[in-house]
Amino acid sequence: MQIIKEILCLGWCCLFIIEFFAMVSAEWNTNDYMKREHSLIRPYQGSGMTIPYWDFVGSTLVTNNYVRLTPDVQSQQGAIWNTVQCNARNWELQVQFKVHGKGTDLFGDGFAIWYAKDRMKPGPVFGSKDFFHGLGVILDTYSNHNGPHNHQHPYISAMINNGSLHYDHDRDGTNTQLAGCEAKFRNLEYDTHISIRYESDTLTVSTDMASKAAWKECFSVKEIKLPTGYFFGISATTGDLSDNHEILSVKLFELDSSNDLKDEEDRSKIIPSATFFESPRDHVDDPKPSSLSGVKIFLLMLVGALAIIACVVIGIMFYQKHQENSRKRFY
Ligand SMILES: *[C@@H]1O[C@H](CO)[C@@H](O)[C@H](O)[C@H]1NC(C)=O
Ligand SMILES: [Ca+2]
Repeated sequence: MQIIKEILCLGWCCLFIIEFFAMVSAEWNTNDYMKREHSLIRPYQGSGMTIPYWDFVGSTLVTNNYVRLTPDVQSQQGAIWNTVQCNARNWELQVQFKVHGKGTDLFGDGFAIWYAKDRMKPGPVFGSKDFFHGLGVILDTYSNHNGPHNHQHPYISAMINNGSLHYDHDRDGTNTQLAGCEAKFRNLEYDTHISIRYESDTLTVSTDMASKAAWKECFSVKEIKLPTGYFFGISATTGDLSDNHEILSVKLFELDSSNDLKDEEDRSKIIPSATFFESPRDHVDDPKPSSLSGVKIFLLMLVGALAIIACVVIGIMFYQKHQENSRKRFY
């Protein structure tokens, strides 16, 4: 009888935990809405050759179905840049893209998604300027071999820069990256998406590469400071190696920030910074559930701690009972 009660209690605890997690994750994307002025959706063209809210530069070609930043041809550079500064404090940028080409073993170089101060500045970092101010999320398809890292390519990483850091291609940027993950996004039959979420100073990058309409976390880093008023952009480059780098859509969601107490603060003067950097030599994936606000994290930790205590107590009780039983049996 006692054991049945304990099992019921354990089951109830687990159900409660599962339900709580489901409740929290179901809040994802509620009250968020798409900002047309930061989004790029079909049909792209406005009147004539212009795209509303976007400028393009270099090899970029706009068709009815995609915006091709580079063709599968050597030594190309192209970019698109949003014309409107982003004044949202919390946001999520979702980009649907396609990287494909004839190369099976050799292809490159990749593309980068920017939230940066300067726009329309071609340069050596995947088609955009080095020593940038802001955030770069880099989808690097080519491993520059001399790197001290031990990951495979294609590889997604993020870099925060206040204008002082150089992106080092020879090390595939591992010396300046916040975090990263491997992601096989090239030459796929189905749609590939990346989500960059910046909420309550936490940067979370997720991917949907399996066409499951579900995000898989690539990494999440806390204590990232980014100002408001920067521009979104996407740039790509080819060198000796090449690929088609195509953007199918860009959707920017302003996130509901009612949980943020510091909402009133002026964020336009913030200097981009990050507290935690990855050590360049040890690549360790350490994903944390951090699309959650502080209160939610606290509640989760509280419930988790209580559940662990309950489980430990029940476990000890089971163990003691088992010990008693075995003693009874053998002596
Ligand atoms: C810019 O970043 C570098 C490297 O992270 C740091 O050493 C420097 O103090 C920063 N400068 C400012 C003005 O924040
Ligand atoms: Ca590279």
